[in-house]
Formats: sequence, structure tokens, C-alpha cells
Amino acid sequence: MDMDTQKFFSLFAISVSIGVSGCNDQTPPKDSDPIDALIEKTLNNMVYVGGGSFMMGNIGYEVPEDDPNGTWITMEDGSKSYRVPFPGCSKSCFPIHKVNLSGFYINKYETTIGEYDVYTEANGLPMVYPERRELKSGNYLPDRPVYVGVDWHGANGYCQWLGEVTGLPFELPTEAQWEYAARSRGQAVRFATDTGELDFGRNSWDRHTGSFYGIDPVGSYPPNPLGLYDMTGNANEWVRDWYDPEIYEQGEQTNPTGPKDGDFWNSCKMSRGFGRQHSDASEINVYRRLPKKIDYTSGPGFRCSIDTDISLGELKSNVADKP
Ligand SMILES: [Ca+2]
Repeated sequence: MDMDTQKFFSLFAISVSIGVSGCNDQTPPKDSDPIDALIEKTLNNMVYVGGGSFMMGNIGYEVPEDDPNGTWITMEDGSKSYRVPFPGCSKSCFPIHKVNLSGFYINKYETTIGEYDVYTEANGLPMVYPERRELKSGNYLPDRPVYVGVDWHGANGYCQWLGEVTGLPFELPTEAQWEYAARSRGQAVRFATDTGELDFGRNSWDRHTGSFYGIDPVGSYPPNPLGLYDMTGNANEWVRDWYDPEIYEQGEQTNPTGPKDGDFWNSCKMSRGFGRQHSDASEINVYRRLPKKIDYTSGPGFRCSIDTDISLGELKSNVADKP
């Protein structure tokens, strides 16, 4: 964190702590407002992702030119590379195409149940699955990612609300932003882990002892090199884009936001990543695209992003100027 960032968050922390009772006050200290606490926590968790160009899609790995499974790929700098795709996504992850992105911020964690509860409480919305809170599995504790019970509208609504209470343009990440961030600015890795490989029990859930459908507290395993947690595993995640399996056919894109509507593909939105039920590494990779009906409530969680290339100093001034 640079000095500018530290100053920003220090000032923000001070601003939300004003109003706590003094030493001589007999009343117990008032808890900080849950919305202010959520804002402070969220801003602290936003990771800046510098803009750039990358080859979106299943870029695979380089092999010798005599490998019969290889294909010549044009890389983002125009050079040629002879490569074999990673297993697990053979259709919608092609063709590989160049994408140019501006910088943005993305939350280092999946949105948790505890955070989502602040949103539903503040907006008079029903708490998600209250009847499951006491289950012994722990899958519905406040530090778990919110996923069951939240459709795309709920995920998008949370990010839009964060935008309203902060004055910052929070949104769901686009599909291209999500993949670029998961691949630590477009690296040709197979998984969004610390090493790019899946090491069950160390940098991901233990498929031998873990619950088949179990879910971990967010941030339980090492982050990817960019500092983002659970971009491989835990919950798969809603992104902003509508689904179109042929969208990659459009070739080079700049800040793509996907199809303009979802009419043709039966109102499906895209989700990315994969959940723990996919415990076979041969079926999964960071390129995988998983469309779901927009009102589907049995799978994807989400995290929010901010489309901006402006400095944290300007972000601070935006927060300070909010009504
Ligand atoms: Ca995830």
C-alpha cells in the first residue's frame, strides 16, 4: 500500500470512528454504524489492477513444434507461440482474442454473508436463507461467501448500493476484467492460485477430507500473485456480462462489456470460476465460462469492482464530497 493509500484509509477510519462515547460516559460505547464499517472494510479490500492487453480465452501452454496437439497462437505482442490448450474448456473459451483493458479496482475477497446482511438490513430486503444459519456444516456463517439465495439481480444490487453509499462507481466486474484479474493481469496460468497450479489441501480445498459441497471462509488459501483470494474455488462468481457462447468470435475488444442484452440466450448471465463441487482438476481451469439464468439462486457468489483509472487521492475526494 503506498503512502497515498495509507493516508486515505487512515483518514477514512478516523471519519467513521467519530461519535464514540467518551471515558466518563456511563453508556457503553456505541458500535460503529454497520454501513460505515462495511464501507471502510470494502475500501480497504479493493485491489488496483493496472490496465493492459492480454489474450483472453484458453491460452494453454507452450509445447515443442513437433507436438501433434499443438496450435500456432498469435500473442498480444504479435509474436507466434505453439501451444496446447489447458483441459477443461474446449468450446466457449475459443477463439483466443486480444482484449485491451483500462485499470480498475476489484475486491480481494468474495462478498460474504455478513456483508450481504448489512445490505439486506439497510434496504428492508429479506435476509438470505435464515433457516440455514444454524446448520452444523458452517456453510452459512457470516465469513462464508454469499452464494445460495443470491441471483444476479441480488449481486448487482449489492454492488450498485455500495456505489450509492460511497459515491464511487461500484459494479460487478466484467467477464474480461474477472479473467484478467484472476490471471494476475493476463498471465497464461491454468488456475488463479499462488503458483498457477492446484495443490489440493494447500492452496485450495482438500478434496480428500473436505466436504463435497462445503464452503470455506473467504481468504482461507493463498491469494494469486495479484493478491486476490478464491478466484479459483469456493463460490463461482457472477460477472456483469450477458451470456453469448460466440462472443469471443468478435476478435480484438477494448473494455468489452459483453452482449447488449440476453434475449437470444434465454436471459443468462455469465459466472466465472468454479465451486468446490468441481473437485476433479481435469475439469476445471481459470478460463471456464459458466452461464446461469439471471434469476438462478443456487450457485454463484460475487465480488464487486470499480471501473476507474483515477488515483486513490481522487477517490478520497469523491468519498469526502458525497452528500
Ligand atoms: Ca470464487
